Order: sequence, then C-alpha cells, then structure tokens
Amino acid sequence: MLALYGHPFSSYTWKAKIAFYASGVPFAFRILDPEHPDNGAVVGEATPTGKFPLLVDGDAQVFEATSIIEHLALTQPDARFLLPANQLAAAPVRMLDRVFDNYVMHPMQEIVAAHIRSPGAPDPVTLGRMRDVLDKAYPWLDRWLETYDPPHPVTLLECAAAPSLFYADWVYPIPMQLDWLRQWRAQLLALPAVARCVDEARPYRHFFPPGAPDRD
Ligand SMILES: N[C@@H](CCC(=O)N[C@@H](CS)C(=O)NCC(=O)O)C(=O)O
Repeated sequence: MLALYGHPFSSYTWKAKIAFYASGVPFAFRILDPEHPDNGAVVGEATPTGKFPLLVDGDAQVFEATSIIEHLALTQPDARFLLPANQLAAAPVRMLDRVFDNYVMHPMQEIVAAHIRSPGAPDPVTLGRMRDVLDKAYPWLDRWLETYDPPHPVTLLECAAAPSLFYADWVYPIPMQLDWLRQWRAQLLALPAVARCVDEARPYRHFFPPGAPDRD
C-alpha cells in the first residue's frame, strides 16, 4: 500500500491527493500533527527540510508534489492520464505546473507566512511584493485560459492549479473582471477529486492564519 504523508489543510498535500483521488489509486494517508510524531519523523528523515507531502512506495521515497504525481503517472496504469504520454504534449503541462507553483502557490504561501510571523500585523513589504506577483499572474492566467484545451479533466496542471488558486483567492481575491480565471477556479473546485480535498480540509479552516473567508 502506498503511503502519503501530509496534512488535509496543506495546499501541496492537496496537490498530491487530487492525483490519487482522480485516479482511484489506493493509498494510506499518514497525517502530520502533534498526535502522530512518528509520521513527522519519517518526513523529517526522508526530506531535506521536512516539507510535505511525502510518498512512500515500497523502497521509493518521493517528495515534491510534482514528483509524486510524475511517480504515480509512471508507475500506476490507472494514473497515466495525469501526464500526456507524448512528451511534446507533456511539456506545456509541466510548464504550467511550474507557473502555478512559482507564481500563485509561492506568493500565497509567503502571504500566509507573513501572517504567521506577525499575527495581525503582517509585513507590508512582503504583502506588497507578493501581491505584485499575483497581479501579474492572475491576468496572464486569464488570457492563457482562453485557449487552454485540457488533454484530460485532471492532469498535473489541474492538480497544481486547484489548491494554488483556492488559497490564493482567499489571501488576495482574483479581480471580478477576470471572468475566465474566476469561472475556472469554480470549475476546478467542483471536480470530485478537488471537492473531496476541500471537504476534508474544512475542519481546519479556523487555523488559516490570515482568516478564512466564509465561502467555498
Ligand atoms: N516544493 C514543495 C513544497 C511543499 C510545501 O511547501 N509544503 C508545506 C505545506 S503546504 C510545508 O511543508 N510546510 C511546512 C514547512 O515548511 O516546514 C512541494 O512541491 O511539495
């Protein structure tokens, strides 16, 4: 049995879990919390800095959510759809995965981290810099969506997009005029694999450092 270490409220854990749920590949979820220190120890030993998620598949320890999804696509017949078999078709999926991690997930995480560092008084310089990134990424994605033709309803790209847009919109709402992006975010959240992650994370919303909005 494959084992996935992570937390239900963690955006990068969602990214991996969406791939599992969409493909139906069975796995044991090993939660990282104070009640399960053994799970934390496994992650601490297997990864450079203790970041999660971590996948343990027999002797293989795979970290970095993108690599976990690539591992599933390569090793599990039911998960092949996560990446197009044709490498030329897979390249833009991988490129957009980087776009979501670097220009949506990263600024979102930095904004959250600023709230954790200084509750109630997050560093305005960090907030400003990260909002600048999202101010560029959101309109770019809105334009990109006009011509995006998904090779499958859930690929590596959607696994990256759903959690990053979910939480980014919480910390810095997507502007009303970016219709394509706002609608696509809603469509992603309605995918069964994503909706399951949203529901499993619901009990932890009150922990969201900047404060979770009353929606989604
Ligand atoms: N590049 C990593 C990032 C993972 C990451 O940032 N995980 C967060 C949870 S969403 C984490 O481990 N936070 C705890 C920490 O930084 O110690 C990936 O793609 O998996």
